[in-house]
Amino acid sequence: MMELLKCGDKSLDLSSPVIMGVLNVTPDSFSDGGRYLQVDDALRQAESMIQDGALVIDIGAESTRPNAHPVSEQEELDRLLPVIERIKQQLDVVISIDTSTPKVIIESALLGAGLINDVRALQRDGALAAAAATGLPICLMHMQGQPNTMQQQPYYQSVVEEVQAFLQQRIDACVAVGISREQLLLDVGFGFGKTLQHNLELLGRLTEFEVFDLPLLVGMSRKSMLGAILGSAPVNERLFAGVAAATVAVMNGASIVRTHDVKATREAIAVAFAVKNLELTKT
Ligand code: YH5
Repeated sequence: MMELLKCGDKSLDLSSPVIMGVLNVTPDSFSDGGRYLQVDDALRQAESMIQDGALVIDIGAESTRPNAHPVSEQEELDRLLPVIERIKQQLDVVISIDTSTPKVIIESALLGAGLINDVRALQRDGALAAAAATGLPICLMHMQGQPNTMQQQPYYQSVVEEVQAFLQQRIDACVAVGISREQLLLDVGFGFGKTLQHNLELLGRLTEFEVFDLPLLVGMSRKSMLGAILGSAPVNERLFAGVAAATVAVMNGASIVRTHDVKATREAIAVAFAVKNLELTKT
């Protein structure tokens, strides 16, 4: 079985789970040389994640963590574009752009990005049209509320049904502007306007998102749900919990795992997929 996702000039085989490595392009230093050093550093990080087995590098300039500062369009462009350009020149990998900004979507695609990863599921003005114009695959993620306030009072009558309804509505919106359904990936958005219980229910019932018959992407790496499960573990002590969560997600149908910890995650999900694949082949 071969399931190919066309990502610009590269393809992704999703018949076995794929690792997406996280690359944050964080605020610049004040020195003039800062930006060059930052691009160099980003390139080295990407290279190391590829060596560890990442087939996709997800580059983000806007922090969508709770309580993070908003980033202007110009700042997002200034941070992302030089990094995209360098990685495209020097490395063989699908470049995913974690953005909600139409201009960033367009400019990234022109520099060779292969995937649009939008935590706002193309709800910003102009984002649907921009994404459609690129022809690239798009990851549609669910979020309740806005990043700065989303963790204040998350509430659902039924989290699985509500996330499903949202994703269906965003799929319809994409198809309505001429994006083909086969270009879409779905993400339940762990930690985005969800309590620990909501996150656990989504993870435990992830197979129910297979009804869309679209690849599922998950991102739990280092998130506070892991800290909460362990009893308030700090960010740097969430590795094994994150690896376990990724393993469960792959058992439950995830095709792409977004992680900061590529090697450990790749080895664990290889086990999950080996077992899963065996189950699919018998009867
Ligand atoms: C995601 O799930 N997440 S950015 C808070 C943390 C740690 C990590 C320490 N972009 C996702 O990674 N894109 C982000 O606490 C994403 N799915 C997709 N598709 C948030 C993040 C993080 C937040």
